[in-house]
Amino acid sequence: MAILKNINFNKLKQGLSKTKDKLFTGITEAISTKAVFDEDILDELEEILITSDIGMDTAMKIIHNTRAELYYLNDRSKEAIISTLKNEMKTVLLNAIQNTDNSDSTDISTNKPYVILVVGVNGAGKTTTIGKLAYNYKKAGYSVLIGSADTFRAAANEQLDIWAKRADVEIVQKETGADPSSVVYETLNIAKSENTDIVLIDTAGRLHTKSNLMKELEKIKTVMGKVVPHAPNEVYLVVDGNSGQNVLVQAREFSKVTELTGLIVTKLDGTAKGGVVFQISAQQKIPIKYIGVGEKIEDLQDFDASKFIEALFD
Ligand SMILES: Nc1nc2c(ncn2[C@@H]2O[C@H](COP(=O)(O)OP(=O)(O)O)[C@@H](O)[C@H]2O)c(=O)[nH]1
Ligand SMILES: [Mg+2]
Repeated sequence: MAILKNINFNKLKQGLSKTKDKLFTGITEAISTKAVFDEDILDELEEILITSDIGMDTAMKIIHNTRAELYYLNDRSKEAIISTLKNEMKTVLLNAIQNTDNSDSTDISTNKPYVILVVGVNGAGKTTTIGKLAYNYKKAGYSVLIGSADTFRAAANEQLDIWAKRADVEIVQKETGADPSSVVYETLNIAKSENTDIVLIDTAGRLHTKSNLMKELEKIKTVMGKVVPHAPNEVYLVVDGNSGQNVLVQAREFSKVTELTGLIVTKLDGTAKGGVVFQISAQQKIPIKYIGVGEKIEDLQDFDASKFIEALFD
């Protein structure tokens, strides 16, 4: 479901500036300082891709294809190298499963309440992202209810409350230590009786290695299904863009407990390692739906492969 259509190119560019500095500047410098095109340049480019967290396999594939294409073109100019590399990188993103589902608003009107469960490890950006999503859905004209199923941390309620106020949506909370499933139960019942369009469920950060927490997630899902048979409609895994390879581990482990319908990659603004988006796209069956490019409420954007590449090479 990509109902946001929320892409501000300048903000995207600004948000990706650290990765852009590393990638694009590194690439142009590597090419400019060489008098002739040779294998050394390609090695250097591959190194830059790898240190931007694009991942070894994906970087090698991109360079392999770039080399082949340059030989085919028989053009070794700096411009040709950059544009070929850019195209090969774009191909990686475009070949990934993208969010091509345009029937979003139909989904929401026929699946009321449309229930979105947000999961991930501690500090990934779940609560912040829920605030941003709530804000965007509300702005798009939907009624939104947030359920605070992170009953683990004492400060969790307060943090989510602040976001709910910012987004101007209602929230259901219980005391710290309450059963998260009971919050979910109550939230969905209220949403049903109030005919709410969208429910967002925040959860406690859980390590995939902690089996009791993963069990809790299964219970949350079971309870959801009892109140609203079609729920959850979406399960979004929120991952920190700084976590590199670990993103793939998290996606794999969470997938074992629940089917994930989308990834949200946060904190791309704080890292030069935004190349992880390529690695995820190349190796994941789960589409990237949204990206976080800042801490503010407007800083969540739809993930668009073409725009993403343009922002890096602009
Ligand atoms: N710079 C930046 N910070 C973010 C982004 N998303 C979340 N954060 C920060 O990451 C920290 C943890 O976020 P939080 O939502 O509490 O994570 P949670 O534990 O998964 O709920 C907070 O300080 C957020 O402000 C983002 O897209 N960019
Ligand atoms: Mg949280």
